[in-house]
Amino acid sequence: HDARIAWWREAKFGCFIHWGVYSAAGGEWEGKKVDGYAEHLMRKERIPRAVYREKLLKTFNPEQFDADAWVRMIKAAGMRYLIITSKHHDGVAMYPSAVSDMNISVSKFKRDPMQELSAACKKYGIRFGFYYSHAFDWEHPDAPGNDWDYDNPAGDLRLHGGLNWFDVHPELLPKAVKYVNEKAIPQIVELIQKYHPDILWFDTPSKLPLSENIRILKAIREVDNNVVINGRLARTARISFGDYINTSDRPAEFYPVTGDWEAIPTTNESYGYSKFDNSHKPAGFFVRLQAKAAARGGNLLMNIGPMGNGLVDPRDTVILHSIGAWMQTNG
Ligand code: JFZ
Repeated sequence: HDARIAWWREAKFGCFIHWGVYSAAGGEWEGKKVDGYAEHLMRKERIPRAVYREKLLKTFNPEQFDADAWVRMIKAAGMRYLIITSKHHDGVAMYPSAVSDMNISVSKFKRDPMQELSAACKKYGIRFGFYYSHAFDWEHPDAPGNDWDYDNPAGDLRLHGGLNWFDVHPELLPKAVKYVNEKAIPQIVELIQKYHPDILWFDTPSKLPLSENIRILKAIREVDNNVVINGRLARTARISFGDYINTSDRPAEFYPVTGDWEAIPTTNESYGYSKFDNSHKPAGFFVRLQAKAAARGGNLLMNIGPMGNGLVDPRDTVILHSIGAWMQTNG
């Protein structure tokens, strides 16, 4: 554990990137504004899988995407690692995947942005890794979360027993196990073997029973004993099974803990790009937060939400540039 996490301890400051086919909607669906996390569009609007695939995945075309430019900007801001959504809760793989055809190769964009980013990170000496939504998956018919197309658990908390659905409805558990076996584990292994990431970042572990999360952890360690794993792969109220602990999402709730930890503030209030959310904090906020986190022995993974055309949101660019300018003078 100490050997594999050494680089992460030194990295201190990283860039979290939420980018998917939802980015093209930018928090708008059928002419109306969708509040909150823009990457949750499919769930919030209860968009059928087939419609999501036709309207958002097939039309996705981030022609202006330039991995080199993204990584240069991130490096200039003093960031030393980059974590990007390889698959968020919508279940869409942002790389050509042999496991599921709900992936970027069926879109208009015939490139592999994960490969391009991985190469750019290598070129500029930035550590690289993936966010992968292992528990929530709204396109797979057996995964937790989509209760608008399928009779699935853990979507609307009022249905199926909510958070502890697997205890309340054990008869639904084989469905989740099937999803883990046919999609989550094979895609995580595929990501490791194709891109050799330095770090894997998982989320929302409570949507699966602890036993499934641990089975995923075991599958990862069987193919890669060096990849760093965050604290949201598997956890209970008292135990975190990853290499370090994640604090909650909001800087207001950002708290120092003992051991290795990481906070994940967003530049505004949504992780994915939202054209309506103008609540961006000034660069100074992040410079102070970074100093505070470092003083308390933690890392700061600052999130940006690039747009559907492949460009970084200009409101995020300003923040990154100002942080970089401050670092140049004072860092
Ligand atoms: C999750 C995702 O649902 C969200 O879209 C984003 O990817 C974020 C980084 O993680 O949302 C969460 C997860 C955990 C907490 C809050 C929101 N939490 O522990 O407070």
